[in-house]
Amino acid sequence: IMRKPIIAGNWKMNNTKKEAEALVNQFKPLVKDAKCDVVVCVPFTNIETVAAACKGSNIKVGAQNVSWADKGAFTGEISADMLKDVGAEYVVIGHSERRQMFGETDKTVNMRTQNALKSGLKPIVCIGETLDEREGSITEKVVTTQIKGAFEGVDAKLLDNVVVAYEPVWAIGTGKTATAEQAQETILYIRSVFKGLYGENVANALRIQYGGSMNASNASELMKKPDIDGGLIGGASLKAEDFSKVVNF
Ligand code: 3PY
Repeated sequence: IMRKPIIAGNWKMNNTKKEAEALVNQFKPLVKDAKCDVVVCVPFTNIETVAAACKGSNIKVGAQNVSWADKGAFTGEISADMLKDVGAEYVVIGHSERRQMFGETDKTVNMRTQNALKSGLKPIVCIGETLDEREGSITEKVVTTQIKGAFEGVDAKLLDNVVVAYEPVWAIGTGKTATAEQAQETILYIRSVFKGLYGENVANALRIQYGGSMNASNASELMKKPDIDGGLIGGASLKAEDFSKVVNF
């Protein structure tokens, strides 16, 4: 099976418009020959600027959250149509920082994912276990529950617009990376859960990224693994040279 790798930067809450534009203009020429899909998931306020700067290039733009509703009394939320309107094609949903600090649950991840897909935005759905859960040997149980929750009622036909990001929480922003073997092992398991839910063909076509302190020095080892189809890149996506090295793994 040929799955085109996808490397996505997750800028988190960093960069003003001016900084965003400067960063994108720096890495644009460095990633222009990438063999993978390249995405930058930026703060809402940067989407329009970054989309304009990336026009005509191979870089796609994403957001970091999307509402589950279309419009109305949802103070502080942003709808899928609003995101598309300013140039977003992708959206990160259920990042562990949102699960841990902003009350995101499998249920809200499911509602946001359904709404993104309905509107034609491509969700990058994040799952992953905490350190306690890994040490308690319940990683497989945890990711199974997260997948079943996030994808409840999501039609198989829509799965080719979905990217899954496996991000062990203990590897996020800690400088600790899962070993390539650990990442491959869990991602293979994740794919088997999708096989159970959607069948062999859908699961084999699904792109699953690794995320969690992936950077210029560990990207190529991770990307050599057969089930790792890309990365969701935190800190290393904020420096043009580092990000381009990951993209050109
Ligand atoms: C990290 O690399 O730390 C991330 O959280 C990417 O999303």
